[in-house]
Amino acid sequence: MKLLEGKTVLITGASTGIGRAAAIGAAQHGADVAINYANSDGPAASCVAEIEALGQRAIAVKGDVADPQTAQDFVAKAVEAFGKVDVMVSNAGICPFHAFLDMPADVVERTFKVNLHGAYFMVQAAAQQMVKQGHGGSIVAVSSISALVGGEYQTHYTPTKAGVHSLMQSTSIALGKYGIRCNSVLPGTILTEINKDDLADVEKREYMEKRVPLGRLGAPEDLAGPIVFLASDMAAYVTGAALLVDGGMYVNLQ
Ligand code: NAD
Ligand code: RM4
Repeated sequence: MKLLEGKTVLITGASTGIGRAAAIGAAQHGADVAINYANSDGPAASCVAEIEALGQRAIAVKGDVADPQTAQDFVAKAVEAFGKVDVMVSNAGICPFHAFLDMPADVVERTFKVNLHGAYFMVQAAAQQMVKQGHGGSIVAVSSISALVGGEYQTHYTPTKAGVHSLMQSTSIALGKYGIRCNSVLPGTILTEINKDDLADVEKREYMEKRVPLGRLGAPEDLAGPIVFLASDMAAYVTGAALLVDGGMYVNLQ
């Protein structure tokens, strides 16, 4: 059964990792997909080609999510190409691992701007379009297990992920009257570019693997199903919710 037939899905930061897996997953479920990406044209073009090979339409729009204008442009380009916006997946994010005591101010500011401001303006732009269309919609934000627990080298990052989770709670209230649902997924540790260097430390990687009851770290594809589900009408009565997708890592005390 295809869950997103006839829908237009927008995904930020979708040339790699979780965003890309969600874009492919949405296309496999019958959606046309617009992806936003930061700078590398090659991976964005190959994501578009993969979606087209599935028989769906796709566009790639370059832009830095930290700039509010990027959100307006992304939504406008998607509407120009596909006529509407049904789903926004706010996924783009960075995590430049760094110790707390000597954390440079510009790293903090950039992380806040990309992860939190970026999500805010993307969600707002999508919601403005959905309200104009008048037939509801679904917003899925990629938060993190890090919204709930801390990280020694992530003091600038975890507050943004808690912020994204909170943003979905507040927007679910603000947008419920328009039939727009807002939820977040909270991935555990998923092997992608964002943590490639951090997990190159074999000891750390093995420690992280041991913390997962399902016995492995996640793959980007592990997020595709949960994101497609929340985007779809199968989740018609789900809003303001947060779905952990972490192999059980969060609940594993001992
Ligand atoms: P990734 O590095 O493959 O993906 C992040 C994407 O965001 C990249 O394509 C990157 O180019 C893009 N991006 C970065 N800055 C941008 C900007 N300013 N404008 C537009 N795009 C930008 O890593 P990922 O793990 O797939 O990360 C996706 C999301 O998942 C992030 O929000 C991250 O916080 C979240 N997350 C990841 C994990 C994990 O373990 N990998 C766990 C929890 C949450
Ligand atoms: C996640 C979580 C993972 C980390 C990534 C970068 O939220 O903390 O363990 O690898 O972020």
